[in-house]
Amino acid sequence: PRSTSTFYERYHRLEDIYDWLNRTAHDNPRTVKTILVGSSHEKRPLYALKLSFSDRPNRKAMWIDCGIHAREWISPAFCLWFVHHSLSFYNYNKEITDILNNMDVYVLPVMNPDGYKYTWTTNRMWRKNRAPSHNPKCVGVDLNRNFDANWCTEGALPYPCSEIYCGAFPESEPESRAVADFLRQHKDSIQLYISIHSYSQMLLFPYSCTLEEAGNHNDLLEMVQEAARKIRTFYRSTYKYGAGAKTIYLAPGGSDDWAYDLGIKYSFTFELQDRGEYGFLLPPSRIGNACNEALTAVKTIALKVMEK
Ligand code: ING
Ligand code: ZN
Repeated sequence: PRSTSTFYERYHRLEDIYDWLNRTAHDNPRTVKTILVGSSHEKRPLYALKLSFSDRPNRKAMWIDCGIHAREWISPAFCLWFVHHSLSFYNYNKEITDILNNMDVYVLPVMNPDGYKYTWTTNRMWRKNRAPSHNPKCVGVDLNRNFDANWCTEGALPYPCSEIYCGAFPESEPESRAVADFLRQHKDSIQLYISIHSYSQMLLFPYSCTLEEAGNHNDLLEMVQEAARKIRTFYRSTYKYGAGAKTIYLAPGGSDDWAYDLGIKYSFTFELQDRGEYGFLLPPSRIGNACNEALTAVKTIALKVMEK
């Protein structure tokens, strides 16, 4: 067994992720651009990378965001892993080459930088952002309850002290508003939306905010079923799959449901490793495996979207 781990097999503090973003754009000027999508409550920048292996304008695109929830450290680790895989294996791995030849990819590695920072300095189990409320004792909005999809109905709470606080109104938070604004501005090109969370090993799609079925439920189900099958074959890990409300729990205000209703008909939330042994504290030795599983799912689904 290898005794040393690479940069991508470790967790990184926020400053190191910002350095990585700069370095990655600087080292790949033809293919990588940084996009300032917005800024957080504490005024940290929300940077996305745009991976584009073609000069043609108006290409189809996919969006991946990571780190909506601060304590889910495997999520930002996956976004870095994905970008590294794309840049390293373009022209060497057939699947990633086909995908990048057909679409641009936007990757937002840390959607909740204030919360992420806080998990490194103060409270490893923090979930929400760091916006103060009218109650000085209770901080933070759950960004995955703050989108305008059956906002603040059953599965979210209107109390700032709750871990699933929906905020004062839909898109009240700068982090969720920034992502929503970006998706609204690019909705004609973005065909596929993926949000990365942990843990529980699930591949979810709309709806989470209602028990109703999405219009293309069977299409979405086929995609995650095939992705889960590949993960089982290659990595011997089991992923559950299905509509969020019936597979995990009712949860209004989530980003994938909102993106779906905006018109991005291939919209997913992945819950990466593990199934509860370590939970949010997934050891660094498991990063490679967890990210390769998620990468398999992203590739399988992106290739299927390209056939549509
Ligand atoms: N799970 C998600 C959460 O925000 C989810 C589940 C998926 C909710 C899609 C809404 C939409 O609760 C975790 N682990 O955060
Ligand atoms: Zn989460």
